[in-house]
Amino acid sequence: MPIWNRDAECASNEARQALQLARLQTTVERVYARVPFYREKLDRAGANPDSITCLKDIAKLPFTVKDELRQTYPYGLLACDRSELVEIHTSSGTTGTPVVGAYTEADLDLWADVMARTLSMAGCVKGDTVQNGYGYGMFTGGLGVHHGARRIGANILPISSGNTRRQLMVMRDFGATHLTCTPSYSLFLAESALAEGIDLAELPLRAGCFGAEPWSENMRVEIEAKLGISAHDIYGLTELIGPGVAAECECKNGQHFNEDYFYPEIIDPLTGAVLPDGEKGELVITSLQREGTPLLRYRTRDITFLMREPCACGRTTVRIHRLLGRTDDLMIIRGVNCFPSQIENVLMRIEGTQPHYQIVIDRGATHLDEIEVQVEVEEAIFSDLTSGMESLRKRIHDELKSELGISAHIKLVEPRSIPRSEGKAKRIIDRRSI
Ligand code: DLL
Repeated sequence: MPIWNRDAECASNEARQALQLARLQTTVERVYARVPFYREKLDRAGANPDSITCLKDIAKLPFTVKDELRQTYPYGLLACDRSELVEIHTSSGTTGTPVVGAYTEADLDLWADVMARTLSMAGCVKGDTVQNGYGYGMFTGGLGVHHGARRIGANILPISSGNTRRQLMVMRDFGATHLTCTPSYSLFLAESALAEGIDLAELPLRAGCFGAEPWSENMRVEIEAKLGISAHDIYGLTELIGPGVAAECECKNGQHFNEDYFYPEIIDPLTGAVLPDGEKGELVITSLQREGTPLLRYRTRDITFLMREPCACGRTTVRIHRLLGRTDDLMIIRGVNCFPSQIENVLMRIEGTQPHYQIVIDRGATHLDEIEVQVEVEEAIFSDLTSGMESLRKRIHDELKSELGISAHIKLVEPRSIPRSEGKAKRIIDRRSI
């Protein structure tokens, strides 16, 4: 597989750390001089640009949290003149005021570079055809992939999200080689292709870059089998740049983190203490070269760990493990902590279930938490009204219980009855009013 930016992706530790330190110092100087919010925050923490003399000094800087991004909406964290801006993206804002990412020309250049690295990891080269099924608009998915594919010189089908029949027609007629969309939507496309009588295995589609929502290793197996492609996990968030923070190479053993532009740390979400490599915790990211909206030690709420063992692909960048959950998605059911990803993992390894499910949490008459897992089952099982359904239900119940220690009500539902999403799938419905 091609390595897009060998100098950056295969640098020696010493060279990379020297670059990171220089860029960190410039970023702290930049926000101290230009962003009153950061100047006050750093002053309060007793830190300033002179505090950074080695990479470890990053621990002297205070964390930035999502609420602060909301409080400073829309331009409060801007570290450049507004006339220098060329693009602005925001999160959807479904859970509050949106967060903003603002890009200068240099930021877009950086974005194109990291997204070219991302697509290259999925084998995309000049002359390939990228069907870009991430939403174009304020969401970063569509334009992020677009900038990277342009940089590579690939042919872009900017179809955006949704419109499933048209997606399939475009995929077939224009010979897409790469697909970019959410992992749940890729499965919906596969399911729809089957219904339309389109054999995806006969199309030139080779690989896909999937992210923007949690998915499991077992879901990868499903996607690869149903679409006949190599499926790569890609990670990013609006606050830092969008997609392009980290991505999986052909080894699919963690996502290579673009450390020359983004500095990762893992912390204990309760105490804020920095954890050693290999320990699970909350991912904290500092942007090292953003001009528009640089961030210091941003708490992502995403849970993962750092992997520093060498990777067979030759890249030397640190990797993050597939995301394990979010600090705010943690479900506490009758005192037991569990993440939706753990439930997905159990479901996906049981034959007969489909990768479409929803988790409903409620409080019953007894005021105790009750959890219902609704999962689609294969047509053949659903029409078998006798023992097949019951034994499958029992098996899911028992495996969830032994894995997570919680007893869930399992509801097997008809194929295609759980709402499909064109973007991020909604997996949890929490009806508890606490
Ligand atoms: O989802 C950016 C993106 C677009 C990433 C396209 C990948 C592909 P936001 O809408 O700001 O940005 O959501 C960011 O989505 O903090 C994670 O919780 C989650 N997320 C993103 N990628 C993954 C992934 C985009 N590969 C939030 N696995 C992040 C699990 C992911 N969760």
